[in-house]
Amino acid sequence: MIYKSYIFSLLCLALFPITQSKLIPNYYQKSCPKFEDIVKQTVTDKQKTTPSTAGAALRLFFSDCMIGGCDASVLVSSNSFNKAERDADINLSLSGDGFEVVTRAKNMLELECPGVVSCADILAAAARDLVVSVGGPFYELDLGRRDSLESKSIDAENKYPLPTMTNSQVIDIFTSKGFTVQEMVALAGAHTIGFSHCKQFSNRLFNFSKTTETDPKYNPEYAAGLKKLCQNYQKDTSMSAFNDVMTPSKFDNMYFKNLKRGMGLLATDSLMGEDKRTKPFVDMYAENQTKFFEDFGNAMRKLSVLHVKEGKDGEIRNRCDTFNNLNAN
Ligand code: HEM
Ligand SMILES: *[C@@H]1O[C@H](CO)[C@@H](O)[C@H](O)[C@H]1NC(C)=O
Ligand SMILES: *[C@@H]1O[C@H](CO)[C@@H](O)[C@H](O)[C@H]1NC(C)=O
Ligand SMILES: CC(=O)N[C@H]1CO[C@H](CO)[C@@H](O)[C@@H]1O
Repeated sequence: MIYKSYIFSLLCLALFPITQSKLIPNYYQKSCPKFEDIVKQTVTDKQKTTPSTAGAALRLFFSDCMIGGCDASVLVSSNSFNKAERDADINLSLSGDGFEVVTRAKNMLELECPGVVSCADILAAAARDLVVSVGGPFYELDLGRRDSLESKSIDAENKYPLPTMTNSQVIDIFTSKGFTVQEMVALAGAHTIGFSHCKQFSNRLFNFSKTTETDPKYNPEYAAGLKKLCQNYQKDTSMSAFNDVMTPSKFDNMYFKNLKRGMGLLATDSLMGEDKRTKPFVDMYAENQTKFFEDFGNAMRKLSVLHVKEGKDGEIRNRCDTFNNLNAN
């Protein structure tokens, strides 16, 4: 018997060598056939009225997947018993537009097919559709994720890349999640849209080192513009700069072109454009947007199945910001 099941497992491994999860593209075909249309319509409407939505949702999805898996844990609010993922220090800079677009889609979907669609799937599809809506590549998504049963802010530390890290530290985070360096560079191309708050790069402008106030890696005119923009950042903490100053709201390969001329906003962006492990891919994507789009789509598919929850390990939340069992943590 043991022998037989051993043979059977071997057979399964041979037949489905890369199947890590049972997600499938048409998961909601019968249970909620309007899933794709509703998500697409909701995000398109929201993006029209609030152009910051695409960047916000993409970053939110990335954070969710990197911290404990693509399971909507990032959407849960803290309560008096539990400090949730989204309230960890990094989450302070996650913009509300990403949460809001998921909530809107969830409300529509609960009317159409109550209790069927997970928040994790909504976030994955919303991020994809928003990338497309600002000019980026379409990629097929597998569906059937379930929502996490827990979310703890402590999980967020050391699993999420920060702009103060070295290129080696950033590489370690991505490779520990199974990404290649090339896939990491492709994913970082997401910084072709969206904003960063001044405090994320202010040290490069005002406080770089004992001998120089401004990071010499910055193009001088670019640095001068940023200094002006961020001059009051300590008083007005909402002050932000476009990640891609040239084509800020278009998903294209401009981020990589910027890296080559001293216009990488975050210190980690600049390092990626210099380090010999990452620079060849930066050069390649700066030259070839088609290649960037192809690799970005494939890397996003890989990101979108990190540690997904299935069966009893997850649930379909009634509300994306709360566990169904209110006594859970
Ligand atoms: C390579 C390491 C990375 C680092 C160190 C990093 C760090 C950051 C930081 C500090 C911000 C600014 C947050 C703020 O001030 O509000 C930001 C913004 C952003 N990041 Fe990254 N990130 C990295 C990779 C990625 C990846 C892989 C993605 C997606 C696939 C991504 C998507 C975004 C987006 C879309 C924004 C703009 C958010 C908005 O407009 O609200 N980042 N990132
Ligand atoms: C520069 O850094 C020091 C210590 O890290 C800090 O006290 C000071 O306020 C900073 N200055 C600016 C302009 O950010
Ligand atoms: C750009 O990348 C695409 C997709 O990989 C490839 O087919 C094409 O030949 C590349 N173009 C150039 C000029 O290298
Ligand atoms: C650690 C930290 O700064 N947490 C903050 C997260 O965001 C909420 C409000 O959005 C603040 O009240 C917390 O202090």
